[in-house]
Amino acid sequence: MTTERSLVLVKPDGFRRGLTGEVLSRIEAKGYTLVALDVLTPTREALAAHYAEHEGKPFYEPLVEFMSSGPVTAVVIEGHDSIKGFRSLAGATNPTEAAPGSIRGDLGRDWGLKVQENIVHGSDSPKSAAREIAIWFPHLGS
Ligand code: DAT
Ligand code: MG
Repeated sequence: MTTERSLVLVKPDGFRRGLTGEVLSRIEAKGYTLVALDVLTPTREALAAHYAEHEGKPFYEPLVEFMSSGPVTAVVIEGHDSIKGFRSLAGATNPTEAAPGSIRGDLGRDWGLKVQENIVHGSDSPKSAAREIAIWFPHLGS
């Protein structure tokens, strides 16, 4: 068995709606381990690093604005294939299209805003996970 780590964020909409515990509960119920957890309001600098791949896209500024609008819970989870596994738990980016049973499908909706508020972030590859964990938890070696 190999262990793999992923960076999960419960976004400000999830925090405001009191869904942090629900998200953590689904991660634990799936069988992944919590390695690190922090509640913080992200700086624009951290978000610019985190979302560098989206710079210049129409939703980029609204995304950074939204993500810095209040507390998030940053979590490192661990388990075999946990990157893909959490993406599956999270569901599709657009909460209207996310399958029922997924976090975004069960708990999210489209609010008609410039950016989709979809409750969670999850790393999309081992390379992204290592990069993102270094941003949110600099003391954790990957
Ligand atoms: P994901 O979070 O599913 O990995 P992503 O990395 O492509 O999706 O985009 C980051 C976030 O930006 C996403 O969670 C919600 C928002 N977003 C992405 N595409 C969007 C779009 N076309 N319109 C509005 N918001 C979008
Ligand atoms: Mg992404």
